[in-house]
Amino acid sequence: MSDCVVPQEWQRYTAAEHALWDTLFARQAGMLADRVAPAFLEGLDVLRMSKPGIPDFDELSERLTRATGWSVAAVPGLIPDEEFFANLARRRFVAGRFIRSPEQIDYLQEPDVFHDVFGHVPLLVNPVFADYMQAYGQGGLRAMRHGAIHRLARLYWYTVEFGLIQSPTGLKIYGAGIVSSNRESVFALDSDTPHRLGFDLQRVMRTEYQIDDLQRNYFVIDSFEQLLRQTLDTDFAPLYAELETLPDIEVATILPGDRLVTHGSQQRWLPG
Ligand code: HBI
Ligand code: FE
Repeated sequence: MSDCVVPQEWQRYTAAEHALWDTLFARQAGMLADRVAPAFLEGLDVLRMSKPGIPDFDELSERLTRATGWSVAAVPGLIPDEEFFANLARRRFVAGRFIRSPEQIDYLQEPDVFHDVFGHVPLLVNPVFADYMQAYGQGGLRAMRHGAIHRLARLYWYTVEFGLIQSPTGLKIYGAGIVSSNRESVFALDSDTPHRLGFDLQRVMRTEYQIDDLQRNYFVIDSFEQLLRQTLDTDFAPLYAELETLPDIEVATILPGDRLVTHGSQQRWLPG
């Protein structure tokens, strides 16, 4: 099995590409200060990510490996699920090496180096989150044998990409899809339109998601320990079997058992 990894070829980035990283970095770092989970800011600091320019993955990996044994490797773009999971299972995060064009500064489909490195890598300095990501990779490899990839994709979506976390000073962002998006990092915390629901593993694995708009529902964890524990303590094979007997849940639905953190108006998405 090829692991899909390629050389980053850091010396090939142009001055304009480094400058675009710096613009994105300055905009997000400034806005996130009081919005993001403290563990993320700690990660930026430990990894010296405020150093100008697109990070050199070798240099980044050296610091990251010292912290939690993780490393970062370049891939050309999206890679097959199995290779993605296998890399996570061996504590290696694969990151796109290209950077978006200036025209796509606020939105693009494929994960680029800013989304992948700025969005995902800082939390890998946190030992508990680092273990969660590895457990996710290992679980992904097992899920493939149960035909349950879509369940794990939902878990990834609502935690790693769009997760919110409770903190002593209020709700914070930790999902990379939010952290790397200028609009969504305001919207996810401040807007009164989306629902924010307490995290529940089974509930999340039944919930559909949409990839082309701001999220209509977010799931809130109490701590990274809670997330890791629920993942490690769950026996996924019987859970997958049970989930097959239950219907999927459409986005923006509220069920009787949900713990509501905020009940959104859903105004933005109402017809008319
Ligand atoms: N490949 N490069 C890359 N990045 C991802 O985030 C990614 C991927 N392949 C598969 C994948 N994600 C998802 O299918 C899983 O998390 C479910
Ligand atoms: Fe991502």
